[in-house]
Amino acid sequence: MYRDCKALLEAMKRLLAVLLLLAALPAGAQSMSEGEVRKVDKDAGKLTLKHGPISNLDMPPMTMVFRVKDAAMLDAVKQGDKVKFVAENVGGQIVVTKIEPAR
Ligand SMILES: [Cu+2]
Repeated sequence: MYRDCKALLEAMKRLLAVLLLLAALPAGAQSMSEGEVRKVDKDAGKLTLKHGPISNLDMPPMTMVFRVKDAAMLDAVKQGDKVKFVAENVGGQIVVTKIEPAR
């Protein structure tokens, strides 16, 4: 009986270690989505993107308006640019948290 409990405990410890490892994966491992800039609205801090599938949000390709995490991000892009970006659901709002030119 004692041995079984100990084995179970060890198994749970290993499982916990794996879960912690997964949780600690850097944000860089996050999948980036592809898109094309349709409109940049610096005053509103918004960006219109024609985007491909966004797997982490379960979103199909479409053209839509995004908020950006930091308005300064909009200085790095202009209309017509092909970009790679990360969009996240922050409190029910889709926010672009990272954007960079696609090469
Ligand atoms: Cu969309």
